[in-house]
Amino acid sequence: MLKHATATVLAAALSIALAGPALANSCPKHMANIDKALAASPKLEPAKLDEVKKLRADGEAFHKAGKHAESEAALGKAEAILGIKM
Ligand SMILES: [Cu+2]
Repeated sequence: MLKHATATVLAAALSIALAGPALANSCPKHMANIDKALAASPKLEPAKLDEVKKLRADGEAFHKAGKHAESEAALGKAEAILGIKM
C-alpha cells in the first residue's frame, strides 16, 4: 500500500518535471522558425519587420529569464506577423 502511494507520488513528480523542460524547449523551436522566416527575406513593411525582430529579441530574453509563457506569447505574435502557422 505504502509502496503504491510512493510510486504515485513519484509518477506525479516525474510528469511535472517532464512538463517543465518540454515547455521550455518550445521557445527555441519558435525562435528557429522565426529566424528561418527572417532569413528568407519576408515581404513585410519595414515597420512590421522591426516589430518581428523586437518580438523575437523579447522572446529570447524572456526565455533566458525563465519566463516561458511570456516568451511563447512574444514569439507567437512574431510568428503571426510572419504568417507562420503554429
Ligand atoms: Cu522558454
